[in-house]
Amino acid sequence: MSEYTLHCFGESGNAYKVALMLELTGCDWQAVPVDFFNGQTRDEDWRSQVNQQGEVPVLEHRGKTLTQSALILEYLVEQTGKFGWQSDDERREIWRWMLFDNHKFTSYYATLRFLYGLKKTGETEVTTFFRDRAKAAYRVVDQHLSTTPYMVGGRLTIADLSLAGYVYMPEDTGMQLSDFPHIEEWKQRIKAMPGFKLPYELMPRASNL
Ligand SMILES: N[C@@H](CCC(=O)N[C@@H](CS)C(=O)NCC(=O)O)C(=O)O
Repeated sequence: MSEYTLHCFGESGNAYKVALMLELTGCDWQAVPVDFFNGQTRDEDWRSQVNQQGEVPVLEHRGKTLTQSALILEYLVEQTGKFGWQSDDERREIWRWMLFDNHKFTSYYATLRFLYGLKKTGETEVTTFFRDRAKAAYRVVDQHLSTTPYMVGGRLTIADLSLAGYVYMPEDTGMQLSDFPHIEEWKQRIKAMPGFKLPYELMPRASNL
């Protein structure tokens, strides 16, 4: 039995944020596959036993059950002492970017990628809307990364790992990441970290789409 248990599936970038943190910090962890595409996260039993919010990632550790990737990342900083803050100001700055990530950077892009990249809806008013919103969020992060190698403090922190959830996903979203050169360079920097793995190397895929 591993020390950490992560309920996840390969296509989930939100779960990847946590899986990558566990891997880069050398934690002893195992994945519990969630059958997302057959509705497991909507199952009442799963919700009452695993997460009432009906989402992955869910991390189990020493009798605690944690959900919400940003909060889990913060917990893992406390546990491992890695990729965290060096002052209260930095901690707030990390949270500022993780909240922006959850609300906009991940959220719009992940919805676009689910529709266009996984369900293959083709171009619709909805995908156009989400792509425009995702591009606006990517422009904000790209601009910030033109001034610094990592989001906070000039070194890799959980703010980067949160924002990195979906940027390595291979599916076509109709968005050219080459339009965001600073994000592209930042991706390469993170990829060069010892222990880095891509999402589908870290977590079992659930898709039957
Ligand atoms: N803010 C949450 C978002 C989690 C989330 O949206 N997870 C998706 C998978 S990537 C999910 O489990 N969705 C379940 C559903 O829509 O039924 C986090 O960062 O953990």
